[in-house]
Amino acid sequence: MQHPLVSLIGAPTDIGAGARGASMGPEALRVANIGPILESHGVDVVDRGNLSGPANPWQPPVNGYRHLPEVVAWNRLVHEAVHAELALGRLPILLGGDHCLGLGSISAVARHCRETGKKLRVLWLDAHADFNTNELTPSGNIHGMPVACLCGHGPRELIEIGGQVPAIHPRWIRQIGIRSVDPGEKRFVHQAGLEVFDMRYIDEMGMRHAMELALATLDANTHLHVSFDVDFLDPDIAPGVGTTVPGGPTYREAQLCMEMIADTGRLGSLDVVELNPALDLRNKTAELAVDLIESLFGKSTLMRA
Ligand code: 4U7
Ligand code: MN
Ligand code: MN
Ligand code: MN
Repeated sequence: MQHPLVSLIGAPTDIGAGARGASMGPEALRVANIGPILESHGVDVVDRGNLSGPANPWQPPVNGYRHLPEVVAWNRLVHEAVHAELALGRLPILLGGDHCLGLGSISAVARHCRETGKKLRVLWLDAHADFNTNELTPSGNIHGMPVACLCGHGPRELIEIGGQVPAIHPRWIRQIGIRSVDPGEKRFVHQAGLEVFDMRYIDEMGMRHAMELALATLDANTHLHVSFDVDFLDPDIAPGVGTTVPGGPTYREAQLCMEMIADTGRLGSLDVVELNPALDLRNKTAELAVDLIESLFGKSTLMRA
């Protein structure tokens, strides 16, 4: 991926989350210098600014979904914005915002891949599987449901955003770093046949082996989408997220993960979601996220200079 054209799209909302504050994620990433730092690696960066959607009314769930109409509105905006950048031949980076936005973003990538005849692979870096439905969810928070929605399991107005249901096939997804899955959600993940490299797998086999397998089916015609939920990282290094789960990847494991993705040269789009500056310490989680994104765009150490 030599000198990619990147577009930053801010989606300042916490509409699908269980804690307020992810709405401040885009600005925290800008304050951590995401744009200039990527430019220092030869990336052409345009910041499209922030999308503007409905406010968070902070209501209890209805029929197992909290804020469904607002989640639909935000995801429609994200879908169109991400698709427009892909149509221009650019690489969109969605600055979230909570992870419900992965539905809008990835449905746009899937639509673009249908239009261009590309093969799609989605890497879901997360502590959580995000495979709940309104019947399985313990919270009603839609940021715990985007993978299920993308696979066609969810409310009609949400799963139809990309124009084709399901937007993607479970076979196209690889989940990495998973360590918190709700009981009903776990059964559903098995039933759907999601390929999950959970923390037990990474402990036993190592990040290198997990990533080799997760990236094994990429080819020259593959569009690789990375959905980076910042709670993927161990909370000791990344406290600025709403749903911390102990026992995540270390700094070095996360770096290796990003470097191996960069080495494929197939990265086509990225979500950076769930960063919650209200819970962060002096913006350190935002700075860490930017550091890892640098590696994703090929920042290399001396050996590969
Ligand atoms: B995130 C949870 F119950 N599974 O559904 C739920 F543990 O996008 C958490 O991965 C979901 O941060 C976390 O509410 C969503 C919970
Ligand atoms: Mn998530
Ligand atoms: Mn297109
Ligand atoms: Mn998560």
